[in-house]
Amino acid sequence: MEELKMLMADLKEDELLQKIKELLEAGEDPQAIFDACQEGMSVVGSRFESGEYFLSDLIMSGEVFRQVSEVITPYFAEGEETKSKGKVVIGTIIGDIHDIGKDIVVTMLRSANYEVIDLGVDVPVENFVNAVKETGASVVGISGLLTVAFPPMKECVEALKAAGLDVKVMIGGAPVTEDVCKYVGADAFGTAHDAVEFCNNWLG
Ligand code: B12
Repeated sequence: MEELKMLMADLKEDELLQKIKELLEAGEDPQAIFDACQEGMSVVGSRFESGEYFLSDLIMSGEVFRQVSEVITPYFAEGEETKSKGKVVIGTIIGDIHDIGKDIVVTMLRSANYEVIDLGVDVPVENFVNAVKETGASVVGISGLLTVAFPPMKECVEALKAAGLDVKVMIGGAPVTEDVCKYVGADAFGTAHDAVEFCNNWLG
């Protein structure tokens, strides 16, 4: 797993994907493989912040991770029940285009048999409200990695309430803390793994 983490961190796309396929075919736990690649992404973030990696490397990391998710996801679903456990509307809030973390949340939720309506990035508040109205989703997930994303996240929670929609709201993104969660008025915040736990608690 350490080797996988470093292949991800070093952006060695071909070697990484080959290694993952071999491990999956050999029956290795897909969750352990996923976790190792996520740790590799943290190393990518640290290298960017220290100036070792550039924006182009970050973009590349996103593309590599997307392929990793595509390869692993079918193995998550294998042998498990396929009935939907509930609907979740998710998106990255307006003004913010970071979607690597949000996409991980989407993958994890879909693997856990939730039906996810992914609104994409830079999503206006009213689109969240309309999507809940149209789909009858019970949970809304809002992702935001920029500090300027916090006020629109708060507006989104207020708009959902003002529309009389009975939904639970979870938020996430690297800079989201308990204080941010309180400010935004969300029900919970956390990681992609937490997102599944929250939905299991709320909808289970
Ligand atoms: C990769 C990256 C980019 C990529 C994004 C590619 C993509 N497709 O997403 C690119 C190069 C495009 C980019 C652009 C910019 N970025 Co940027 N970026 C990052 C970086 C290095 C990593 C983010 C990442 O993907 N991490 C890995 C994922 C897996 O982690 P994550 O997103 O936190 O997600 C996890 C959890 O938080 C959670 N989660 C995420 N969403 C949700 C949602 C819910 C509901 C739940 C429950 C959980 C959850 O689940 C995930 C797994 O557990 C961060 C640094 C950092 N420390 O985060 C900066 C960072 C976020 N970026 C930053 C900046 C400034 C920018 C730019 C403004 C740069 C510029 N000069 O143009 C632009 C912004 C453009 C815009 N309008 O959005 C700053 C933000 C600073 C701030 N205080 O606002 C950061 C913190 C870097 C820094 N230290 O300066 N960026």
